[in-house]
Amino acid sequence: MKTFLGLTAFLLASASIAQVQHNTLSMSFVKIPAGEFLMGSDEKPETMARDYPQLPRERFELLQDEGPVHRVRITKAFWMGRHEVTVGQFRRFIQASGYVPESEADGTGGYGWRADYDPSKTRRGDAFEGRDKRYSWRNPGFQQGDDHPVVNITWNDAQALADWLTKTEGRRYRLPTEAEWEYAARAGTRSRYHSGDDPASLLKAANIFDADSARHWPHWQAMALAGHDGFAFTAPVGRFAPNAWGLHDMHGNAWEWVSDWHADDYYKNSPVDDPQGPPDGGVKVRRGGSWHTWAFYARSSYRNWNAPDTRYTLVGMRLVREALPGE
Ligand SMILES: [Ca+2]
Ligand SMILES: [Ca+2]
Repeated sequence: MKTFLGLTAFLLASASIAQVQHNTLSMSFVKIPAGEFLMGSDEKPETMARDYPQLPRERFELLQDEGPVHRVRITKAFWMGRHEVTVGQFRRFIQASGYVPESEADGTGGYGWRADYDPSKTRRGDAFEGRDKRYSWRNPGFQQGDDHPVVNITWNDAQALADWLTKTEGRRYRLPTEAEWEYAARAGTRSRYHSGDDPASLLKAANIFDADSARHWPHWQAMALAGHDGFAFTAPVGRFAPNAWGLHDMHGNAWEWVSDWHADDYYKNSPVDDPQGPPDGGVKVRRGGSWHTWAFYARSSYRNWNAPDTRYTLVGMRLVREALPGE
């Protein structure tokens, strides 16, 4: 009896540590508490050059938009997708809503991987083939199961999914703000990754550009994380260790669109409470790096961006479900 009570107490305690909700598309959401954190990075180019010796020095001079480090307060708890949105979940959305993703609606397609495609023979020299009608969220050129993160979706497509869920479930869904994303990714840490400062710590925590991916892009061999994370392309969501708040794949697998417009100098003027990004702009921020991203660009503070109609083999999404009062 004593053992039984002990087990019950343990289970109750575990449930209160990670509160989880599920929705109609079988997405799970983890409760992220309100709180404060330091956003951004002020690492010196010298320490970066020491720890990422394979990258050219000028790469470290181009990170002004990660600073200054500034205090941010997230004033309301929210529910964050525990995983990236998957191919299967996106398909159910398409089937139920009739929504036509931009890559199909505008007839120009997406990007994709092809074993015999040679970037050096193309005008742009892009690592992937496209845009091409053969490619879309349905087909990025490599094999994906229904439990892999959906890619080749635009910011507008991500918005459409959030709006549809809001309408059909009567709960408000949206993309995370950039501040919410970094707050959730850090989960209390100040290090480069939630797994520590050492890029090698990502082997257990993230699907990024490793020795397996480098087999397909041999000219980038030097940039690959030493070792094998087990996936040359996307991995099923949730295969890697979560951060302290129970979120998986915040580093790697698919880049994640956030709601903010990007501006290089935004952190200088960011409000402390619930920053929403600049009021307008031309490009939307994406965060976290992907299966094809070098460790340096998968850091918690790293910011990248694209036009809202961009679709790419590396870019996907994760949703926020807003908390009800008292939840
Ligand atoms: Ca990998
Ligand atoms: Ca990710």
